[in-house]
Amino acid sequence: MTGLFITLEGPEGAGKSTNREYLADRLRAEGIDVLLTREPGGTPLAERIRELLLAPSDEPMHADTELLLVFAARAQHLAQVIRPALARGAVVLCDRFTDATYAYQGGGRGVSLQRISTLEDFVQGDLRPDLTLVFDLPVEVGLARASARGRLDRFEQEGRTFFDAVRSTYLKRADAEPARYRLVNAALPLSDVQQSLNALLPEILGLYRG
Ligand code: T5A
Repeated sequence: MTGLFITLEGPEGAGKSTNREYLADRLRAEGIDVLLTREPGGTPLAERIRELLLAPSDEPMHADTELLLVFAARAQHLAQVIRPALARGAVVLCDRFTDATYAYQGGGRGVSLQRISTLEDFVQGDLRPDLTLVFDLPVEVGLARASARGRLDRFEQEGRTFFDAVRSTYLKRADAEPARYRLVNAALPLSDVQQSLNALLPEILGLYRG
């Protein structure tokens, strides 16, 4: 039995966390086993790596260090949580995955895509998300939402150029592989975003039930 691997992506403050709960409720109402998780993180050890990645620090983190930490957390998360859940037939809803690495480390930091792709193959083998929902919104709207919560993490302290590159990387990837990506207009009021998710539900159920 194999489940369905769905990832939620997008720039800062796009509403992924808010909407993954909504989507999970809708799927559970269909009697489906849903696992909600996030990256970086998802296991106790991977959450410790997350703390290293997000905490502002006086010592600048080298881009390669950041890249390797992201994939170290992912290796743990895949082994402990994602692969077992897929093997038991669950729908895995993961808040960020390797598309975030392409967007933040690739687009934002300028790490070569080849290097990311090599680590992706090494850590994931041939596992890729079945479906990726990209919550897209103007950078300034997302940052305003994220900063309304108070203290900014290490990524949220980056400048406009960084976030423009993050957003455009997501859009380019979605454009290049339309079979896997669905764009959600995350700038709309929450009720409208949730209507978009409702519209995607038949497709998700179809993918799951084959
Ligand atoms: N990262 C991650 C990498 O660099 N490489 C990687 O490989 C991976 C996996 C994770 C950071 O790690 C980086 C990227 C990130 O910077 P995080 O805290 O998980 O850090 O960051 P985000 O995923 O961006 O989490 P956020 O909480 O900032 O954004 P969400 O989850 O998209 O947004 P959410 O749901 O928390 O909503 C934010 C606020 O907006 C409101 C919500 O109520 C909330 O207050 N909101 C809306 N308001 C109006 N209208 C709507 N439609 C709204 N939707 C939500």
